[in-house]
Amino acid sequence: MKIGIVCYPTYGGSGVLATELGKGLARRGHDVHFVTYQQPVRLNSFQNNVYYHEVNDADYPLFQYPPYDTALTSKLVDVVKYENLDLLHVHYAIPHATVAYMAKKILLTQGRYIPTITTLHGTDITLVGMNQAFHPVVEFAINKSDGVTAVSNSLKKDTVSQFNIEKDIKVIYNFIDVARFQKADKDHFKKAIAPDGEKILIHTSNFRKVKRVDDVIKIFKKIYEKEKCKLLLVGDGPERQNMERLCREIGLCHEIRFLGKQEAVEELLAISDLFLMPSESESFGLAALEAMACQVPVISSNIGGLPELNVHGKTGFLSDVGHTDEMAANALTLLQNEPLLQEFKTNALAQSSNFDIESIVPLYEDYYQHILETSVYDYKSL
Ligand code: GMT
Repeated sequence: MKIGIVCYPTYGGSGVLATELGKGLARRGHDVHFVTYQQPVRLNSFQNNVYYHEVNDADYPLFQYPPYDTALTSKLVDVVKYENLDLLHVHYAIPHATVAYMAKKILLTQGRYIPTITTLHGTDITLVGMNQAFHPVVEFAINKSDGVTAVSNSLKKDTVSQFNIEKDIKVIYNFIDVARFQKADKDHFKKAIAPDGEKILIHTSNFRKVKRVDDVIKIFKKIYEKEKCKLLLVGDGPERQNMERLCREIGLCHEIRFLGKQEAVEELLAISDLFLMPSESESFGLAALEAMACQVPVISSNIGGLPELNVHGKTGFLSDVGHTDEMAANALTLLQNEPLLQEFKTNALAQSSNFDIESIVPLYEDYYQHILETSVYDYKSL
């Protein structure tokens, strides 16, 4: 198949997942064309069958907001036509589902039908999509996609309850490459960070408010009062400065390291004992899955798709959002009981194998095939 993939090219989970999906499909012999405004971060080396088309800069002094949607639509029309694509798979509904619909309409006027699939990732539904500024457009564009997938049952449920959806939504979970995310021996890192054998806690995110990084720090403080440990904060984003201030206020700067954006996050996970994800909203929790594959149990909130990934009392613990006392107590239960911690680490690894790229990419492949066979070339329905 010749597949076009549209995504956000940055460190966000949707872009990471879309890029890994494209690379996985290319390894299985498909031609994959990424169309976006910047080279996706995970598309950092040559791979056969993978192509990248950069959306041209649509800036002009008249525009207060450069019309990226228009530039992306034009690029898609071009790529579908000249690369002879079979389908378009867009990740994150806003604005990609709308852009795909527009490209489809334009191509129809040229006698070309291109089926489109939209994957819903989370905040495009749970936060941004529900905003009245976007709601009617998101609803319309989802219904005009030939196929729709969501990354968890929880996200599917949220979508159906918040929008008037006429399509069946197929749930296909997030995945990871278990060959990449595995516990490697990085003892020299561990010694540098925790020279006295302290336990290491880790949080990775884009430091948006929804991640509740302040709760991560509050949980750490409560744990630290009982058990000497270190906290690694990986990633960057709008809340970073506030979090640095919070660390200074509670006087724990010497125990908390802000590492910024990191390419090889698996090397940091490899030396960590617990992963903290107290998010307010989380459609799946790709970062937690990456941790579990590196044998790191997860202390998380019980929101969104997290209970579909993190099994309470087995791979980690789940608590209501904001219940930092309980989260800290759960963390201590593991940190102060080495055999139990080891058991949870083994369970986390076992659970992560259910989300291996090798078993999930074929699900997308089958879904593509299904959409190609069933999507109808019908002017009226468009
Ligand atoms: O987690 C983020 O804030 C990034 C966001 C994105 O769309 O880039 O991630 C969402 O998609 C990921 C991949 O499907 C999911 O694993 C994350 O749970 C989801 N984030 C939220 O729902 C907050």
